[in-house]
Order: sequence, then structure tokens, then C-alpha cells
Amino acid sequence: MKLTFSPASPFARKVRIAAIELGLIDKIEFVPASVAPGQANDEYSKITPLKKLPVLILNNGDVILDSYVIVEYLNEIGGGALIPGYGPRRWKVKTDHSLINGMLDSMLLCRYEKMVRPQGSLWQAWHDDHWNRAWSGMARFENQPEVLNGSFDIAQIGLVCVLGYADFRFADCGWRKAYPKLDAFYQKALERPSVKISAPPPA
Ligand SMILES: N[C@@H](CCC(=O)N[C@@H](CS)C(=O)NCC(=O)O)C(=O)O
Repeated sequence: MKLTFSPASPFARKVRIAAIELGLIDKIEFVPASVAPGQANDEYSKITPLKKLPVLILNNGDVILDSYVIVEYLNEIGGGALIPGYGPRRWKVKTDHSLINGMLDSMLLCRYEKMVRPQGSLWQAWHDDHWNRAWSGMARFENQPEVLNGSFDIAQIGLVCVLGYADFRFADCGWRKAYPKLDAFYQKALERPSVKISAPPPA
């Protein structure tokens, strides 16, 4: 299998952590990919018209996207427990993950608004609205001990990716001070080789 990948992508990090946890990492070839809004990439568009990474390309050529569906696939073939199979816990974990992925989307939009949008056309209110979504999402998880102290599932993996991305792209945002329980959670998660090795490169 091939995974389109960038070490800076929190979505790709999620898949990498899941693959390591499931013992599938050696079955995946990481293919460096570079995508950005406003830039044509005809070759990548053939893989996915959305032009987003990560994408998993199976050995038979089938393509799986997006990051959640890739983890779901890996969890299935790896016989894992990253996503509970049934019952109320399944829907709680999936919903937590949806919230977390939305936070990542908003953080990425903030990054694009500041870094990619042409000079002079920044929409500050839109940027701040998206930042507040991510920030309020962190507040929600700060107050959810059952998530922070639960098992290392897709929700915890996603949260790891949010916090690592906050360190990487928003180093001055002050999340550690504002959310000490999230800080403790991330410090503990970093003891896992999958989390440590996948941490984003220095900005
Ligand atoms: N919902 C997607 C989001 C993936 C995503 O936004 N990836 C970013 C890289 S971190 C991307 O490809 N951005 C390129 C673009 O938006 O043009 C997922 O979970 O995989």
C-alpha cells in the first residue's frame, strides 16, 4: 500500500500513528506529496479531485480517502480496536473524532488564511471564527476526563494530532497554559513511540 504523505500534515500523522499502533507500518510505503490551495497539481488531481492528503492507494490500485476512512480500513485489516465496533461507545468515539477533525480543518484554514492568502486580503473575522472553533473544541476535551483517560483510540489519536499541530503552527497560542489537562494528556501520549516518532518537524 502507498500513502500520500507530508510530515507537516496532522491528518497524515493520524494515519501514521494508527498504522504503527496496528502493526501495519511496514506494509505502507510513504509517498511524499505536496498540496496547497491555489496551486494546480494535475498529477495529484488524478488520484483525488479534492487534492488533499493523505490518500491510501491499495496494491490493486483502489484509492481510500480521507484520513478517518483510511484509519477505519487499517483498523479492519489490522483487527484493531481503534474504533469500537458497536454500541454507544462507538458513536461517542466517532463523534469525538468528527469534532477533532473539524478542529483540525479549522486550524488548517487559519494557517492557509495567514500563509497562503494573498497579502492584503486576509479576512480577520473569518480567521478568528475558525480559531475559536478549534480553541473551544480544546476546552471541551479539557473537561472530558473519560476521553483523556480512556483507551488509545481514534479520538485520542486525533487529539494528539490537534495538540501537536498547535505546537507546530501556533506555537504562541498558549494552549498548554489554558488547558493543563490536555498538556498532561499530550505529555503522556508522547511516551508512545508512535506519537513521539510522528511529531511534526521543527517549524
Ligand atoms: N478531511 C481530510 C482533510 C485532509 C486535509 O485537509 N489535508 C491537507 C493537508 S494537512 C490538504 O491536503 N490540504 C490541501 C488543500 O486543502 O488544498 C482528511 O481527514 O483526510
